[in-house]
Amino acid sequence: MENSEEPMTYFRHNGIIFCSPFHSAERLERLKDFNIDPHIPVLITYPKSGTTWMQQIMSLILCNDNDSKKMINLYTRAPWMESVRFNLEIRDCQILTTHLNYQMVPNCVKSKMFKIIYVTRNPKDVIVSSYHFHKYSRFLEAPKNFQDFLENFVEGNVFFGSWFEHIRDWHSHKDELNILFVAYEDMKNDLRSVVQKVASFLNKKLDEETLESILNQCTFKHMKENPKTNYKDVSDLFNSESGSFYRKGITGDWKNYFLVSQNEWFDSIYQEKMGDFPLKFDNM
Ligand code: PPS
Repeated sequence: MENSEEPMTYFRHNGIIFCSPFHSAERLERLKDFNIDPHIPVLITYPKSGTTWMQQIMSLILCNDNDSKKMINLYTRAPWMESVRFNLEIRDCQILTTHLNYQMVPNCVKSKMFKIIYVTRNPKDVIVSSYHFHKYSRFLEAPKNFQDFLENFVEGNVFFGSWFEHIRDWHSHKDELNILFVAYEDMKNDLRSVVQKVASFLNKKLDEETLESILNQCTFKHMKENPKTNYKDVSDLFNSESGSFYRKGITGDWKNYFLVSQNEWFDSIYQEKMGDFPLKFDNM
C-alpha cells in the first residue's frame, strides 16, 4: 500500500465489491494459480473483524518481538494477497492476509500445508465498524444512512461481499484445512490466552518477557499511536474528518446504533441464515 495518484473506484468481480486501484479483475483471476510458500501463515478475515490486530499479534510472535521487523510497516509485514501491489517476491512478508472468500483464494492455500488463522467478530459490531469505514474511506461509497447500510450489508452489497457467506464457507471447509478460528471478543476478554494459543498454533515458544512485550504492543492505544500500525502514512486514502481507522476497538458498540426494530429484523435474518451455525458470538 502506498500513496496513489490513480482514481479510486469500486467495481464488482464475481458479484463482489472490490476497489481499484488496490484490486483488479485480471489480478483476482490470476491469483487462483499463484504458488505460495506454505511456510507463510495465512490470516483470513471478513473486513473489520480484527485483521490489523491479529496481523500485529502474528507478526510479533513470528519475529519473537524483534526490533528490525517492527520498524517495517505492518501492511508490508502482512500484505493482502489480493492487492495488485502484492508481489510474491516481497522479502519482508511474514504473513499473508486476505479478505477473500473460499472460492477466490489461491488453490494451493486450500490444503493442510498452510497454517490459517480466521478471525471472527460479532456481525453487529462488524456492521457498525464497517459502516464507519465506508464513510471514512475515500475509495468506498459513503452510506446514505445506517438503515441503508444495514440493508446493503445483509444483501452483501458492501466491500468484499456477504459476511454470512464468507464465514459459513470458510467454516464449512475447516476439516480440509489446518485452520484456527479466533474470536475478536476473546481477544478483548483475554488477550494473553489468545496470544499463547496463536503462538502454539504457529509452533512458537514465547518467554514471559516477550509475551508481556507483545501484549503491550497490541493494545488499542499502542497500535493507534504506533506509526508502523496506524495507517497515518497513507492518510490520503481516508477522510480524516469522518473518523479514524482505530475508531473505538470495543465489543457491543452496535447497541449504540441499532434501533430496536433494526435489531429484531437483523436477528430474524441471522436466525434464518445462521441458526444452525456452530460458532456463537458473544454479545449478540
Ligand atoms: S480492516 O480494514 O478490515 O483491515 O479492519 P480490521 O483491522 O479487520 O478491523 C478494524 C477494527 O478493529 C479494531 N482494532 C482493535 N480493537 C481492539 N484492540 C486493538 N488493538 C485493535 N486494533 C484494531 C478497530 O478499532 C476497528 O474496530 P472499530 O469497532 O471500528 O473500532
